[in-house]
Amino acid sequence: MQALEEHLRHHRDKLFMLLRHYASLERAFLLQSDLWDEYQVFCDRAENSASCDNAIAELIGVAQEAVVEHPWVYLSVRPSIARWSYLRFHLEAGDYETISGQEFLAFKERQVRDGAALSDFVLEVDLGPFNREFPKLKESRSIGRGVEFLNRRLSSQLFQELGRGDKRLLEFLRMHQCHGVQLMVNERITDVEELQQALRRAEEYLSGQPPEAGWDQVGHQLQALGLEIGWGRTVTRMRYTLHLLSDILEAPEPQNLERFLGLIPMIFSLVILSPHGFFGQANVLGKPDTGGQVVYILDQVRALEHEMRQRLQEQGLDIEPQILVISRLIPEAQGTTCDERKEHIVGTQNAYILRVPFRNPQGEVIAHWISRFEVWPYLETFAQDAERELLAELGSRPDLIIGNYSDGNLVATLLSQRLHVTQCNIAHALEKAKYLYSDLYWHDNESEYHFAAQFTADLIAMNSADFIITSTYQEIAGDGKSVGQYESYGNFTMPDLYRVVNGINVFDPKFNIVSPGADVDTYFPYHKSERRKHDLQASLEELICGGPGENARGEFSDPDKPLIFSMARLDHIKNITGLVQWYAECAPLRETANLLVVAGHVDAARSNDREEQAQIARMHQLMDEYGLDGQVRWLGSHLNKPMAGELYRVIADRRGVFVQPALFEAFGLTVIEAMSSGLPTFATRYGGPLEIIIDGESGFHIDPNHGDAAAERLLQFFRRCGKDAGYWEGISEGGINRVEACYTWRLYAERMMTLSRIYGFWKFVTNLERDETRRYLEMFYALQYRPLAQRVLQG
Ligand code: UDP
Ligand code: LCN
Repeated sequence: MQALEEHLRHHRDKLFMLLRHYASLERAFLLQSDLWDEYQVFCDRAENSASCDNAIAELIGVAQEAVVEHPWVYLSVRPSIARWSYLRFHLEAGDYETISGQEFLAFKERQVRDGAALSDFVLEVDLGPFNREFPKLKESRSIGRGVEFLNRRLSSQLFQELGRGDKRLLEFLRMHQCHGVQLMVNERITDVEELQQALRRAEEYLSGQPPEAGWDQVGHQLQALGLEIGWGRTVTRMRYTLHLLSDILEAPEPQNLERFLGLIPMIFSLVILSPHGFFGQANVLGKPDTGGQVVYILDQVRALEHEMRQRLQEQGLDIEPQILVISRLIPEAQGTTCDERKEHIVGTQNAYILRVPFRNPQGEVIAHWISRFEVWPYLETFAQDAERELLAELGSRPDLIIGNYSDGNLVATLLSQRLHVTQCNIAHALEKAKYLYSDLYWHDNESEYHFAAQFTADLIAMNSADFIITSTYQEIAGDGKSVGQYESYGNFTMPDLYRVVNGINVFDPKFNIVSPGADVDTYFPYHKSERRKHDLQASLEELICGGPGENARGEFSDPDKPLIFSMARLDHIKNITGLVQWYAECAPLRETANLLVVAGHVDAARSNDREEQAQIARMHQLMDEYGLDGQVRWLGSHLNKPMAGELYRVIADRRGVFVQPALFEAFGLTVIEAMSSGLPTFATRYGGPLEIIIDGESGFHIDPNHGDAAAERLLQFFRRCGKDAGYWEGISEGGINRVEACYTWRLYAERMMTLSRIYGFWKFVTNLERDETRRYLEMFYALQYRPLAQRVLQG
């Protein structure tokens, strides 16, 4: 910040020249890209050349937004990741000053209201004061590694400063039970000294027992000392766990504490919430609102069940873990199983989808599908019904509740608070970042999107969660240039509703990056011939090289060319039409490669989504306008998982590439699927793919706003492959290795289980419940969220 102020002082005159140029545009709002583009326009004019130098460029490079109302220009500046400052400049007086975030937002509000006076009172939502005392990360590079920080900070505080940590640890150990069976420590041990003594005696006793002996052989003796089952399957493991605990009681170290918590039986059952349908195992992709979230959850469940079972086994407990995915029951199921109450999840032993219907205020079941933007009025009743059903299914409360997307996270909040269970949130996509000015002009979008209810739900859920996992760093805090998805909730306004001055703090240790993976049984490298699905290859050949039909348009006139492949929902944001246009406009690329697109429907009549219909029309328009039918093949069908998996590999056989051209992609499962199949991948630099791919090593970044450059990059790649025999293989291997190292469900499940234990522990032994915040959020829920949710019903 200091550097910024110095910069301003030294280059004040030049900056004012530029600001006057901005003001001359007569636009109230200028975004980062506008500020930069207009800076270039300004510099291109000979008379301004003296005002354009590195110093000014640097300054404009960190500006995020300008709000202009002559003679004022207000600027929001982000000099580094997650650090903000706000300034205002008086163009006539040539003066400037630093202002608060509130003042900046108030000025924005004025513009939306055409300068009309604000009402005397504006509701400000400010969670800052509640968190003042709470430890927070200091360095932006540590963001997303909350658990490490928490362990370091709290373990020293708890055991050293407060000196009562060991007592709380004993209480924590005594608390563990499963199906009425006491675990770890029984009532014979009443204080820490007795615990230490029991540990010493148990170690002594076990040192004389066969290392492979189990609880059946040694349990009786240990029970007499006050210890119960749960320390380990074998004597070796029991000794290790006992030893770790003795060490912690002697001198607590954060790593030992993390290791110890990872070993004790805490998680037997969990509930995953994904209320808006269609949630099913077949025929759901392509249904409105159904995409990667469903794929993610089903893979997550399989990985978590495996990890839970393995840990329980190692702990010496023959208990089968239980997982319930709770979603909406939709009586009008449209050929899916979404009208079934309970469905076993394939590939698991004891995981189920449990479906609970939405009910209207009269208690009647809602039969039809409801868009994810309109689910708000149903969620409270859904949470109450779900609570009853899950308790009946599990026989007790779950050990962890995981929410998904805004609706699932809100229901997770309601349930976690009622049941006193650790809450984990997963966003998948925060809509606020996807739609420009969705907050400022919320009113205009209200009839279609109901963002006011959604953002209110988001604020409540993210501040209630015990921990939040994200797929990437950028999801939390962006990068040097762009704002993180969570970061965007820090400071924003919805005029005439409320103004948020401290909505969420991305330095909060609740944030942890835990990236998903690609299912290794489906997405594996093309060169693993023995695992390939040879039986699918004929139908895939037909899919690629066939002619036009009900679900296909285009037929390759030269099918031997390498393929550029893309697969996504046909949403505006996925920008498939953008990719078709870049390809269409790059003649040498059209000469070099064919384009295969799997997206949406070819026949608009099959779609019941307005946005998708518009994209379908645009696809046909592009195909006609540029005469693409011999070079582009568009498949309007949804491939099941085995077909999709094998298709990536068939395209790799043909030395093709995968392109993910989205305007913004929160994470991008297709990107890691393609990479793990060995398909060189070109993906958007806006969102998760920027972090997934190391440019030039494991794939390439493209900028969807510069399609010509993206097409050129593809062309250069193919040309280089023509000259350099190993180039394609090098990038292909780079992608495979990157996914194997960083994006696997095995890593995910291990991390997730560790996090849930550690946050559960800290929640128990400290005041992580943050009662003050909870009460404030309850009020916010009752006074803001509920009326907003009701408004959805009024249209
Ligand atoms: N998918 C599929 N068949 C299709 C289209 C998509 O199996 O015809 C899968 C794709 O493989 C990926 C998911 O749907 O697993 C899409 O997830 P992604 O994160 O890429 O995007 P989202 O749709 O969630 O925005
Ligand atoms: C939603 C999205 O938009 C994708 O970017 C993610 O990959 C998917 O969910 C799974 O988290």
